[in-house]
Amino acid sequence: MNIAELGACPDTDAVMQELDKHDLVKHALELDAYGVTLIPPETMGVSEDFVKRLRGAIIRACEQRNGIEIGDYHTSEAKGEGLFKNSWYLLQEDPVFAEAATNPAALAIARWLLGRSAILAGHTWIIKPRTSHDLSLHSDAHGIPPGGGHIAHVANLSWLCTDYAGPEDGPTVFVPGSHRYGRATLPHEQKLADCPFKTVTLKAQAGSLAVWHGATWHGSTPRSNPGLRITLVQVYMRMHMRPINMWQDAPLDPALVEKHPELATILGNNHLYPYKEHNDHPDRVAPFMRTGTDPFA
Ligand SMILES: O=C(O)CCC(=O)C(=O)O
Ligand SMILES: [Fe+2]
Repeated sequence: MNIAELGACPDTDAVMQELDKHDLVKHALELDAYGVTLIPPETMGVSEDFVKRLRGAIIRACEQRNGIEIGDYHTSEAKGEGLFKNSWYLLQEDPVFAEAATNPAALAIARWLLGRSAILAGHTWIIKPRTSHDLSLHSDAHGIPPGGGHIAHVANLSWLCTDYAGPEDGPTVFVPGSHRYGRATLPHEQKLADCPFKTVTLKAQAGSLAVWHGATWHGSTPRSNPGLRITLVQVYMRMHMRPINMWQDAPLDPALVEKHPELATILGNNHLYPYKEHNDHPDRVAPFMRTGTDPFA
């Protein structure tokens, strides 16, 4: 007996059948158990050509948008702000970005975490040069406070465009099972150097898709290798993670806001989202992330 074939739960059945069809059942189970999984290129149904096109499109978009030269990613000495800025809103930069976002296996695993109504909230690149900095442990489920439950509201589907062969590549690290803590990291839990939690380090070849439940704590270690680590980060969310009205599209009469100053807060005028190619308000990130640790923040 195969329950998914019985038609009692159309949405669940469809999600289960897609997992089965793409050989993703083990990965779905790992997401439930550990909050993270790594899907190899052959399961994603992508070839070396896809990875090459994706990596090339990211490099080209970065070079064109930021007026820099990257060249050969194996040996590139590029560094600085030009690698980071204007990295969002990629869908129309190259057809490969829509291909990545709608890959059938990617959608199957996104829908396991977020339901069939999942939306692509945004996608961005990471181009990581040699660096001595790490990225502190954090959750990507900003604004989901303790009490928000174990259900994933956010999922990160990151396409590795270069090999993560070892720690010298500056890979992502995870605290397995931390999605069950149901909150973001507190300040004393964030430093990787003296992390009280056991972590696992991502090790995989280019073309693999790293998938994590948005609440899974993760960060990344310094990169000592020359050249660049290149990743396409795809953030999917549940469909409720949307405002009803786009207040910012039609600014209110300043006199009204002056009369009712709380309007600026409740309409989200100081919200981090939405932004387009670049977040122009990095100072808004920390307060937003803090809302993942305190239901009254
Ligand atoms: O550099 C990394 O691998 C981690 C990036 C990250 O935190 C993210 O994509 O949410
Ligand atoms: Fe993150």
